[in-house]
Amino acid sequence: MSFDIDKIRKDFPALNQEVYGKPLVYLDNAATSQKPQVVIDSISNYYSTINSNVHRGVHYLSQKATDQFEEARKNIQAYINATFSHEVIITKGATDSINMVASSFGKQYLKEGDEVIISALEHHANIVPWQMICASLKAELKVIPLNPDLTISLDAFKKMLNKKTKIVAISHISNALGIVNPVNEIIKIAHENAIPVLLDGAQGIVHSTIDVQELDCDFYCFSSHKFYGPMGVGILYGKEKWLNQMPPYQTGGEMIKSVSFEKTTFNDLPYKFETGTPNVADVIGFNKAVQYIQSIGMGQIIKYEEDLLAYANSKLSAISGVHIIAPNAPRAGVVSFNLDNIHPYDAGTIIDKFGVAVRTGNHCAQPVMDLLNIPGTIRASFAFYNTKDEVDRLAEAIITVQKMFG
Ligand code: C6P
Repeated sequence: MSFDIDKIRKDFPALNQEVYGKPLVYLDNAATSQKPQVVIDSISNYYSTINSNVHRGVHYLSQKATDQFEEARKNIQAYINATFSHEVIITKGATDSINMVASSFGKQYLKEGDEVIISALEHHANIVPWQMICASLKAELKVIPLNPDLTISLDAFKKMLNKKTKIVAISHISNALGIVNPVNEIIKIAHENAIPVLLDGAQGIVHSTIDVQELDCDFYCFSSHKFYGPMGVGILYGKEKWLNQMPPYQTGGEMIKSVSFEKTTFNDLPYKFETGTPNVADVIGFNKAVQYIQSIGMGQIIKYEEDLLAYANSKLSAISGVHIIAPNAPRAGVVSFNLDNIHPYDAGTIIDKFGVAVRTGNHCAQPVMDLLNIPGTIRASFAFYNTKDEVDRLAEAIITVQKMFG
């Protein structure tokens, strides 16, 4: 399929509306993306035709639902190039996936005095689960500092590794600032020391092609809703060798092989990590989203988004009083900035009145804001359906805000 932006925009019904009497400019895609009609239809079709529980019934509808649910797993496996479909665990989202690894890997491999490494750029979802498991096991959470350009310091990282380091958990692409982390180098260095690496791919899956075998990461976590699919679904990819050894995260139905009051035996992968009735409709909807992205091609999407981001960078940095955060770091999908003497919350509230949706605040990455000594930023986060005209609308809104604040 050729990259026809007008046609693509028509695929997303929510884009075609006015807010405050102005055409919506949706630049809050890192918070959640809009959904193409094919995804919305697939959810409605599921409930109106094959709604049924999965893996539980021999009847026609249950088998149809199970087939489509498992087809989703297989297609996602192919999309991220996992070796086995049972390495693809269906979760509620990136946060759930990271909690699953922190809790389960932690119980199996962490003990008092061990160390877990994260970076100073992380989202709370890749800080707090590690903090909790470390606190409960008396392990230590170590944080890789940043270089002056706000990229992760690989020199510092190398020096932090030692025999006590049990896992490294890093975002692929930062959500707050859009920085693309040097994950290939991090994985290589960690593996030279026989340490596994988890990548928080909540933003990475959206703005890059993911081949988990080529990356050689041990875990890769992401959410459907940021990748044009429905909310409430996510993926944990894990290498079989780890998942097999890790204990179940939660317990209940689906994850068991047999139960008696004396003893329970656990199911095989991937079901060992999947408890209770899953969100079948939305898993099927997520598969539709992945297929939709495949039909356009991630290569074309990345190229388009790079061009759009370069335009946004030059347009916004040309406005006096706009300060882009991490202007010289490699970035994808996000321009995070502040305005001289205007609180980001005030700016965002007024920008909204121009029909332009941006996110303001710490973007669930408070430690990096504290490091920068700022209360937060104004964040424009892009999708492949955004346009240069929309960037111009953002720029006009910013200039008006500056005029209002004199
Ligand atoms: N970031 C943002 O506005 P969930 O909420 O589980 O789908 O994703 C959590 C998460 C984890 N890691 C990163 C890098 C993320 O960006 C997010 C979600 C949204 O930036 C909502 S806070």
